This record gives sequence, C-alpha cells and structure tokens, in this order.
Amino acid sequence: MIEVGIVMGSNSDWEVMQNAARVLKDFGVAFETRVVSAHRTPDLLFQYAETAAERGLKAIIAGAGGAAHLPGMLAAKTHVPVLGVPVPSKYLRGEDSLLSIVQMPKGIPVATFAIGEAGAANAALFAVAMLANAVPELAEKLIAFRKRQEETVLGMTLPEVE
Ligand code: RP5
Repeated sequence: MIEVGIVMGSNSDWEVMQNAARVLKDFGVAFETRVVSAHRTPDLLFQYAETAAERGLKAIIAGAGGAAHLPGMLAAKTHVPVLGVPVPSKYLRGEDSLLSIVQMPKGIPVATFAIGEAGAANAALFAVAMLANAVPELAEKLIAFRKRQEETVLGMTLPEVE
C-alpha cells in the first residue's frame, strides 16, 4: 500500500523533489509521485487531497515554487499531514516559495522545510520518522542511517594550513 504521496506543481520541480523520492526508496517506504498544480489543475488538487486519507496515505510531501499554494491548499482539504518543500524559483531564489508555504493561517498547519534539495530530503526523513512511530523496523533503519551519518562526519579531516 502506498504510504506517502510526493506531489509537485510542475515536472520542473522534479530535480529538487527527487531527493525526497530517493530517501523514501532507500528506506523501503512505498510512495507515489504526481504532478498536481494548485493554480493550473485545481480540480485535481481537490481530488488528490479528498481521497488521500481513504487511500491510506500517512503523509503528503508537497513541493512547489513561486506562489507556492500547493501544500497549503492540500492541507486545507485533508487531515493527512502535509510536509511542504519550497522549490527554488527563478527570480526570488525560492524565498517566495518559502514564505508562501510557511505563513499558514492558524488552524491549518503545513510542516515547512528548507528551500531546495535539503528540504526535500529532510521532508522524506521526517515522513520516515512519523511512520517509524508505528513500525519498529523502520525506526531501526532510521537509527542506523543517523549512525552512519555521524560516523561520516566524525571521520572528516581538514587540510593543514601551509
Ligand atoms: C510552480 O511554478 C511549480 O511548482 C514550479 O516550481 C513553478 C514553475 O513551473 P513551470 O513553469 O516550470 O511549469 O507551480
């Protein structure tokens, strides 16, 4: 059963959003990917959000750039947790996306992540952490991932100053 939906406003967002897909794949979490545009396919957005819970989705990772209303509108139409990823935009470098996603009115939250690749990967890691509350094997994988990451950083060296 698909547990996480990854949606984005355009296929031009894929370069960033594939980082979320990569994490979920590495953790063995079943996911789907879809292009759903808040402004250009509003009916599809409503349909996706309205059916998310009954289809068994436990989280929706939504990435968009510019006037990034996709995560907020999804959150308005479903109680499934929405994790928002601001995608870098051409003229404002994603600061517009970030503010569009993070500044939700009280009552309809979107968990908002960093702009770009780190945000996409972290949204997926956060989804893994949520799922891991009910799946001990997933929790073990997450702990092992963090241990490997720790060892990588502990093994880092710096050059001598000449
Ligand atoms: C948003 O507009 C998308 O999320 C994308 O980041 C941005 C540009 O879309 P395209 O013009 O590349 O389709 O809706």
